Amino acid sequence: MSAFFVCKNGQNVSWDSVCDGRRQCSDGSDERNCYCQGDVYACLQGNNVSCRIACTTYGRVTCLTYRNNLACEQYIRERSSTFSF
Ligand SMILES: [Ca+2]
Repeated sequence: MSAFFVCKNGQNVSWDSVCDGRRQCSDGSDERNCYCQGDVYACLQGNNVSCRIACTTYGRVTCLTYRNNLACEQYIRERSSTFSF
């Protein structure tokens, strides 16, 4: 497993850069795939995390090499918006 995240353009950035809401890769690939699809967040290493459990228990998705707060912010925002209709 790489110590760095490799951007689509070949640039290396730290895993802390992934899904932190700012672009460290000049092509923005460190901010891609940062959101839950329904209840599931697919980590970049291939394991899947349940957003419902991760977000309600920890407030963030924890993957093998990085943490993702953005996924939970969006997940919780989407859940709460369903009550406003
Ligand atoms: Ca970033």
